[in-house]
This record gives sequence, structure tokens and C-alpha cells, in this order.
Amino acid sequence: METTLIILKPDAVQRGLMGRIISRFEEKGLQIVGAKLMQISKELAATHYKDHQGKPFYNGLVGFMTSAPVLVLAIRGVGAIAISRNMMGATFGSKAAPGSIRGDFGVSNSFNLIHGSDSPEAAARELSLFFKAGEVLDFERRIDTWVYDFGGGKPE
Ligand code: IDP
Ligand code: MG
Repeated sequence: METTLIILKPDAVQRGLMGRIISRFEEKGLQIVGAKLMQISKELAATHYKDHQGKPFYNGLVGFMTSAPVLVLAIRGVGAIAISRNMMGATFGSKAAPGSIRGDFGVSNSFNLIHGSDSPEAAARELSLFFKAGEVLDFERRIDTWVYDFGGGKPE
């Protein structure tokens, strides 16, 4: 099982899209194991987006991400990182495919609704930035025996 960090960005919160976006992850079968409504500080945004420092869009990105509250989620499942990235769609709302979250709910390239970790290393780093020990929960869902095929002993 993988756990990934998802952020519903300020535009998703302000536009009232939190519930619809969370529903997509739940309907897919992924498990929400952490959730926090928060306003990101400039320092946390800079640490989170450190790989983008110096890029032309960096200052706008940090300004946007700190402008209003976000909903931070920890989402778990087999292959959750890649599955979530596919569900999010391409970075730019103008290019993201219909059926994806960015493709269905937005047109902007910078106000693109959602962040998702892009690798297991990024997920571990980002989860530890946004959640303290004990805030990401381990709990059993009975429905998992129907979400996954456990016939081979492990979830498939
Ligand atoms: P990702 O969110 O799909 O992983 P990244 O390339 O990691 O995309 O960029 C991080 C965020 O920075 C994007 O989600 C978007 O909000 C913003 N961003 C990236 N490239 C541009 C750009 O060319 N113009 C404006 N904003 C951008
Ligand atoms: Mg990225």
C-alpha cells in the first residue's frame, strides 16, 4: 500500500469543489487516511515547492498556495501515487483530458485545483511536511475485501 499527499488548492476550496473531488477518490476505492484544512505559510510553501525555486511561475505559485485555506489529504491504496496523478490529469487545466479532475473542473494553468505527490520519495517527504506523527491513521475498511482481490493473499 502506498500513501500519497494530495492538496486541494485554494481555488478548489473557494469554488466549493472539495466534496466532489474527495468523492472521486472515494469512488475509485482509495482510502482517505488523513485530512486537514489549513492555511499554508510562506515557509511551508517554499519548502514544499523547493524544486521549483527560481522558475518564472514560482513567486505566483507560492502567493497562490498561501492566499487562502487548502485541504490537505493523505490518500492510500495499492499504486495510490500513480493512480492519483492520473486522476488529477495534466498540469495545465487548459490541456488536462476530460475525465480528469483538472480537465473537468478548470481551465487555468496555474489555478489547477490539486497537488499530488509524483513519486514515493516525494510522497514521504511531503506527507511529513504536512502531517505530524499520528495524524495519518491506519484503519481497516471492511469494504476493502470488495475493492481488492485478496485471492492471492495480498490486495490486487
Ligand atoms: P504538477 O502540479 O502537475 O506536479 P509541477 O510542474 O510540479 O506540476 O508544477 C507545480 C505547480 O506549479 C503546478 O501545479 C501549477 O500550479 C504551477 N505551474 C507549473 N507550471 C506553471 C506554468 O508554466 N505557469 C503557471 N503555473 C505553473
Ligand atoms: Mg509537481
